Amino acid sequence: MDTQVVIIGGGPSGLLLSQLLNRAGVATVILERGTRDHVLSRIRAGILEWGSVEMLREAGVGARMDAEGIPHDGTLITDADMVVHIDFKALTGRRVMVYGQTEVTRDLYAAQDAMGTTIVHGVGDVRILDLDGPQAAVEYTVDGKPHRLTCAYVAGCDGFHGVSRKTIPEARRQEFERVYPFGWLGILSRTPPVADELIYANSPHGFALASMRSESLVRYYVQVPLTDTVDDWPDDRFWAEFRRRIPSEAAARLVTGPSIEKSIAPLRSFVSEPLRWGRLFLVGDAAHIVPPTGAKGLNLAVSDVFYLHGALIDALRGNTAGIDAYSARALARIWKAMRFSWQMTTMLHRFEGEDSFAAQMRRATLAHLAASEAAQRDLAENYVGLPY
Ligand code: RFL
Ligand code: PHB
Repeated sequence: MDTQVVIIGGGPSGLLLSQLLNRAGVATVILERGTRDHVLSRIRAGILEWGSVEMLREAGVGARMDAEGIPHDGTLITDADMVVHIDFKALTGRRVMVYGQTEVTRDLYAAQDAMGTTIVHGVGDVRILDLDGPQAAVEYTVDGKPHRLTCAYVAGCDGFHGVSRKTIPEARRQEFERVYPFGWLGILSRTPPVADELIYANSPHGFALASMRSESLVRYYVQVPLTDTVDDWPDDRFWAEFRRRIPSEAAARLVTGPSIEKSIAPLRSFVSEPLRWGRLFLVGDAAHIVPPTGAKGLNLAVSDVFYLHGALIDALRGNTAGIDAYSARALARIWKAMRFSWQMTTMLHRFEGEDSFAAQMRRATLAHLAASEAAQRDLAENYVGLPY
């Protein structure tokens, strides 16, 4: 065999899995379609559950996160000028960490370089073969030249648009999907955050989220129709719209500035079952997508890696109980995060064309949240992350 585990995709799932396997003495090769600069230029997740924080520490990549990340003990959920403070610390004893996916990925690349792991960039035409034989094979091209690797296991960490999931015969896959009729327009701006905590704002004009990356860098979002493009949203329009969606007290403190990144992401819930096909295992966005409202996407990728890395280490030592259980174990947690992300999305967004009953249900859900400590604890428990 050329290596023990071939990992398709050098995003956070693939890098973290490789890092944990390498630390346990398992050899890996990572095949990534894009350049490293491309992977590091994607602005995505910003919130780590505490379980994710601990996993990154265990992988030996926690130092910069612990120095530069910002622990958050709560968040704000607002409906027009009504503000509900969800106190994670008081309600659950746990907290989350503000530390961007870009930084997590950068730390993982540095750690993998230090380990001497082979990371092949610019791969094309990836084909995953022999999954039911004594060893698997992966064929791919680089600069048009064909390559082939044999291995014991393949980890499909290649995101929603990757090839791994599609390697499982369609007749043996079950897919579950909900596409939402809106997207999020996000900007990054070198300005101070409008509040110490994140603000998830429902408003008559649609949803807005005030997030951050540091004391001087913000990540703000507004709900937009799927037909909009970034060209429809010059900075002035973004700031005016964002300002009118957040509570007036926060709007009065808002500092605006030029955007340094702007992009639109569609919202989708998606799960493909099973996560295992012979010697292939799906991890992260390759198997499931959540709308960003619950901040669960990256965190689910980390919990998949938690289940899979131990299972693969055991399997390579001859005990296959863990890999046999991987799909069911990971899916049990995935479905709970699916439910939470869908519920947060439904509670906080106006759906175009919704009827008056749906609008009243959203208002009643927010009013209940404001009044009930039990409802707040339920939200907090899910937001900080359910146990592994
Ligand atoms: P990724 O990050 O998509 O990485 C997959 C990698 O595979 C490569 N690839 C291939 N490589 C080889 N061969 C092929 N055929 C390939 N096809 C693809 C790709 O180039 C890429 O490098 O998946 P991964 O590693 O599973 O990580 C998942 C996370 O990126 C994702 O769940 C989060 O970003 C979701 N997400 C959030 N998650 C959170 O936990 N908290 C958040 O606050 C949060 N906010 C967000 C988000 C996602 C967003 N967008 C843009 C979708 C906010 C946004 C706006
Ligand atoms: C982000 O900072 O990008 C972010 C934070 C929380 C979310 C989604 C995105 O729920």
